[in-house]
Amino acid sequence: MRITGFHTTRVNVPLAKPIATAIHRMQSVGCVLLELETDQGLTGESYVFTLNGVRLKSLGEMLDSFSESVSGRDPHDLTAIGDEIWGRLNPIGHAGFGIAALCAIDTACWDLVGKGAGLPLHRLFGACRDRVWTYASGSLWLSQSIDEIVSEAGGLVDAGFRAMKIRLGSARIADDVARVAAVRDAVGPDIELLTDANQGLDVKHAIRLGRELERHDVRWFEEPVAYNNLAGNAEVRTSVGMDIAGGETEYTRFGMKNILDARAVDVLMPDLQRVGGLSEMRRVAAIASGYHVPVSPHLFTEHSLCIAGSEPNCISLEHMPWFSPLFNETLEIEDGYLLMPDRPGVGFTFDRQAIASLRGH
Ligand code: SMN
Ligand code: MG
Repeated sequence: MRITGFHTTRVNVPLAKPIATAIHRMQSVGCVLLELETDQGLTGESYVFTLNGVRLKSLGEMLDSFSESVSGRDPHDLTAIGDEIWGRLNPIGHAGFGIAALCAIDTACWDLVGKGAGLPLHRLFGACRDRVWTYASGSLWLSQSIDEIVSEAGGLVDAGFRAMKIRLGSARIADDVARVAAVRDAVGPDIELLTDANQGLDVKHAIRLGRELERHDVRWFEEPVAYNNLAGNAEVRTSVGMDIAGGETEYTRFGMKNILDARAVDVLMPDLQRVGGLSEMRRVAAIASGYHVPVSPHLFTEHSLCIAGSEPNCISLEHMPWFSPLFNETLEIEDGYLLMPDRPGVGFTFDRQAIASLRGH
């Protein structure tokens, strides 16, 4: 199989409503879609994105700049292709948009390998499960009132979710505790509640809040303090009862290894784009297993299902609905679990009509 075409498309996908976390204000996700065409008529697909579409042009240009590393190559040589890109990234760094470009290319090549073999990627990698625990992540934002999050939480249970994540990071500890207590009250004891402070707190504040949240049976406390304060995250981790989750803001297996070496998290949350694609995500899951640390991939729900289906230490997937308008297929949830697709490759293909209507949005 030879790659004969390298096409990128920029689209802006609006969110249902503007939202905020402790550090983000968002109303859309700007995506660069990659399509790798081949001489066999198969197309490998992937995407990377920026919040609100800021610097989307730069992201697209970074990805386009690597087309020469891909054109004419066999996608089965994706490790060699990735190594070459890694080498070319050396002068500009193994982070940011450069690593996003590696992610898009590596993931689209894997999509082609799966489509060529006629196998879903989790089976090609070596399957370990046909469903994975998931939590609803596209609701319960810090910008919403308590009444709003309580009403949304009920809707999530009706939609089949058995776990949901609440964004925290209010100035007053009591306000964050009230948000969690109200949702816990509304959904009852059998629904799993997770929390995410999006790095909005300092260490002492985070420890005080974490101790309060223990009473409300919180599954994990995500990014309590700045992502690069590894010692601070480790201090929160040893001071509170629930698990500390994090990793979404770091890059590549080397960034993940630093987090693991610092004993900064109980659950590692690699993000497909920042980690550098499916190949690197598989390496990260293996490294984390060597530390006896479970992983729960960040965002990219559709494209991380194959990791969840093939890595034994992947305990859950974040269910984020932002990108679903891009795809022909929909995520299937059954009694709290996401089902592995039985379709070849990643199992989610671009909806060209929807994408045409999102262009230049
Ligand atoms: C998050 C990530 C990106 C934008 C908003 C919120 C959040 C998550 O940290 O874990 O989904
Ligand atoms: Mg988070």
